[in-house]
Amino acid sequence: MDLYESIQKQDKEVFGALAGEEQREREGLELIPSENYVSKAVREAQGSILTNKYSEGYPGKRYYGGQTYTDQAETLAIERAKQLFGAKYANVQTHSGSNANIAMYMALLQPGDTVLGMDLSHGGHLTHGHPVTYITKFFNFVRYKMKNVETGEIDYDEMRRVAVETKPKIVLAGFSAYSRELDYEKFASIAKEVGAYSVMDAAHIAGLIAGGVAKNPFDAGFDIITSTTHKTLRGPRGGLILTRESEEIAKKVDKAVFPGLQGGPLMHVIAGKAVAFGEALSPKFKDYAAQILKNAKAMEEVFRIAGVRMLGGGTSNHLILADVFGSLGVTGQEAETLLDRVGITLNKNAIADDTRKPMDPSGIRFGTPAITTRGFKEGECKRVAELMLEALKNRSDEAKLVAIREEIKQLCLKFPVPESFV
Ligand code: DSN
Repeated sequence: MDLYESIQKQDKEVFGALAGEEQREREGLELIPSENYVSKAVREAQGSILTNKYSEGYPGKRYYGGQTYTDQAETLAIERAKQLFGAKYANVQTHSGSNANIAMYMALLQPGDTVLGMDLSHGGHLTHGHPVTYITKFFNFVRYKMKNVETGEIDYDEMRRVAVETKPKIVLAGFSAYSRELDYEKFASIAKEVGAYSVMDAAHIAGLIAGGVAKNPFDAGFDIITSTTHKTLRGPRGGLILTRESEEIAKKVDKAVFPGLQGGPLMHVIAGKAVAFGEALSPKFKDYAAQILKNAKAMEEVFRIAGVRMLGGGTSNHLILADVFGSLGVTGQEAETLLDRVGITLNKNAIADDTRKPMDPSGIRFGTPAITTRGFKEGECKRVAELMLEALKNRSDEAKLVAIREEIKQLCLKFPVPESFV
């Protein structure tokens, strides 16, 4: 806990929260598929002196002086992001994935324009047009869904029909709770047919794309990829917008991020992004990305043998969405709480067309990015899946739950989070 030396001396209350979280992460398993552990180098960048600096604008064109080193850090982040994804332009300033999506809409749309995106109950994200978000006051969102929730196949015919009927300006691919690969060629060709931009929200799978184990939407001609930087990409919390080819689009994106949406960029976080992108460019990252997939498959196998229904019939990426209410009679909320008690953190999640409420849905969502960072291979992942099912099936057996908690803790202590990934 060397990073917290000064906090410990100065502020015992905040130190208490940090020390508690250190212990929680050390002794428990992180299965939330959108979370990960960053390297010590990324944390050093985030805790660095660059937090002191205001840098509105972009490298070489700032509204404040003293930008020699902020320009260096941001240029490194931009160049590395471009190299990772094969993009001609990158904006690394958005504070989050949500901001990246909002800035992308602002860059490409006029108020009243239409976006065609994944139905939210079939895996889309809040920023893809959930009625509770402000963006729905300005833009019109129409939907596509899975054709078959048991295989995960998207209904591309219906997508095309809706696109022809509603003339969207953006055809949006991407998800936060979907476990199969998308057919980017179909998305791109539908977008082209109706004169829309094609955009992929790759927040969840950016690390899989960067690691070369998932298809790159740019290869199918997508215009833009938005992303977070902290999920499979294993960087600091933040956002990213990549433009494949068009300088005109890239300029609109830059203007939309600043001054359109945000003020001063978080230069310490941007330095952290540069460090993380450097790590993702190293050969070891490809092995990491490949292992994420193998580990998810190992967990899928255990759930399949146990007869637990998985949305999409299983997984082709880093996450699994399991219908625990339908298969085991335990609600998503009950499962989340119970597994938390045995040291496994995951999240309750609505399943496609869920009849239960969002705060207590039918499903759980879990994935392998963080445990793979920890060094877990297929054997450990199988065991974790078995322990999850044992806990869910024996939820009133206190002695069994205590034993599971102890096994999880020992597994975690055997696989401490590494400090460096290169
Ligand atoms: N909160 C993220 C997730 O868990 O998928 C999406 O923003």
